[in-house]
Amino acid sequence: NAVAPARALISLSDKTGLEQVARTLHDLGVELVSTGGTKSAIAGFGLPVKDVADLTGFPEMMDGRVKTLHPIVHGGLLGVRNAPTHAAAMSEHNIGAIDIVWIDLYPFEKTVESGGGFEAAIENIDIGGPAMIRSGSKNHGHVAVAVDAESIGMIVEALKADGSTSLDLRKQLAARAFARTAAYDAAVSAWFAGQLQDIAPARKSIAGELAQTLRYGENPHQTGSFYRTGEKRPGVAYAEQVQGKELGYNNIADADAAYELVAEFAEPACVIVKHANPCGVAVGKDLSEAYARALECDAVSAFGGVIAVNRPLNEADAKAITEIFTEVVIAPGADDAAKAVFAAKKNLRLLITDGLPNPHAEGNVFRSVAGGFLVQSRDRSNLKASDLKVVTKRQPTEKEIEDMLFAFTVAKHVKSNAIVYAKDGQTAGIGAGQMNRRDSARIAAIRAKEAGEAKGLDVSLAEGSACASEAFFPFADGLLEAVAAGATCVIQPGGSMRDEEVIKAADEKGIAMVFTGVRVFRH
Ligand code: 93A
Repeated sequence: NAVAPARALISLSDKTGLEQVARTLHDLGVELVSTGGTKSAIAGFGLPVKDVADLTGFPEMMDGRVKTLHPIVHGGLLGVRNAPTHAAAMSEHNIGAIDIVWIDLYPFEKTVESGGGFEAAIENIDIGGPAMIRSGSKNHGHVAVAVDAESIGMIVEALKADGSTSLDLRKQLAARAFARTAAYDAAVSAWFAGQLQDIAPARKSIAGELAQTLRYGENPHQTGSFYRTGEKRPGVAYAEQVQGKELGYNNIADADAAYELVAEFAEPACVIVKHANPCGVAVGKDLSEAYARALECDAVSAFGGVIAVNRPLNEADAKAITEIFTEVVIAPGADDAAKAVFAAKKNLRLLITDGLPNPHAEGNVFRSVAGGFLVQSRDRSNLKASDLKVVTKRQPTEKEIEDMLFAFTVAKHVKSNAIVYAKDGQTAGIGAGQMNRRDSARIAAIRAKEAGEAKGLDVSLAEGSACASEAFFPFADGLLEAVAAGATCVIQPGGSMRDEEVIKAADEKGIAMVFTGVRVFRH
């Protein structure tokens, strides 16, 4: 199975390390064949080298797009030397065996990273290189393939030691080579998908690169890993972990949920997430105040939660946040004093991102089903006061409109069925993930009542609040629960068969209700 190589084909965009390898191969009696630029470089070292063009009888053409895509090259790589029909074809068509290839591929990834632009990226998609790498790797029974300095180093070492490459080595090299072409194509595919705008997600191809192998999945008996899509956007996937234990599967999911919601607000804001749902959301004059108000909504659930803010953190914020046990903090920045405060909490993971998520950016969200996955565009809905249609006799006040918009924005990020009571830029009670809307309304009412008690009020925190429902009320019962909880106005999409019944109930209770016309389910 040992192959003593007679001929090597070298084709490199990056010529680093070329001279030494070419010289060694030449000294070991290996004939060198190369593409244009690489050939000139090798000739420049004073070594004999054959041009692929002389071998194929075809010049490089079309700006180099076609240089090695020829049966003389691929026959030399793919021909099984000891198969009689292959050997016959090789001799009939004058195809010489190629025993080693060293190819690095056009620098597609670098071109994209350095913001090279669409045309440059396209020109840097290597076609001939991967084809040769794959041909040689498929035929690893006879060909040794190098895709980087380390692999050509392994080949040179083997030749120096034994004058040949072993089957074992060639297999290892083939595995490495296929991994390289797969990663290269994944990079091309992810970039290309990102170039498409306003095209249904189903028509884009989707690929990811492994960011992290996780200690486990949602539970310790499950495996987990974390992928980046290649669309570099501010958020958890591209965050810098400043300190703390390794992130887990649930940490990442919760940090994402929290950060996507907090980025919706213009004022200093804080979101506390527990089990993928916000348990407290508030704005404030600064982050410390926003945090304190978010915590007020449900301090019990906040224990061991994930906190997201939409401003850089300072020392006072860090001190406030570290008063209770928190798993993860994600922010667009933290000054040195804040970092020093967090440093005392060794396990707390601090994630810093380069800017905030853009709630209005295009993008896709995924979800797996047995044997497949679902893809949909992000929920980029963004309601303004002018989008609201008042359906009750009573008009909402300006303050109520503000509260309703705040509550609806939060409801968009709460698992359905979602009911959110909010007042003065602070959630008072959140009901999430129930199978009927009335139960969500009740759970939110219980939270608000207990939050009121914890604050020493003799009324629920939802007293005088706005109630948001992310989808329509199918019956009046959910709305009546909200009124009983203390809500004075309701925001919901409308569109139920029983809208009239629900509007009538609202009128009877003397509350104001608006329809958004937009549903913001989240399952
Ligand atoms: O344009 S290509 O896709 N078409 C080809 O036939 C081809 N053959 C080799 N790119 C091709 N290559 C690539 O050229 C190699 O992968 C290598 O990165 C580069 C080396 O070109 P040169 O030797 O002219 O500098």
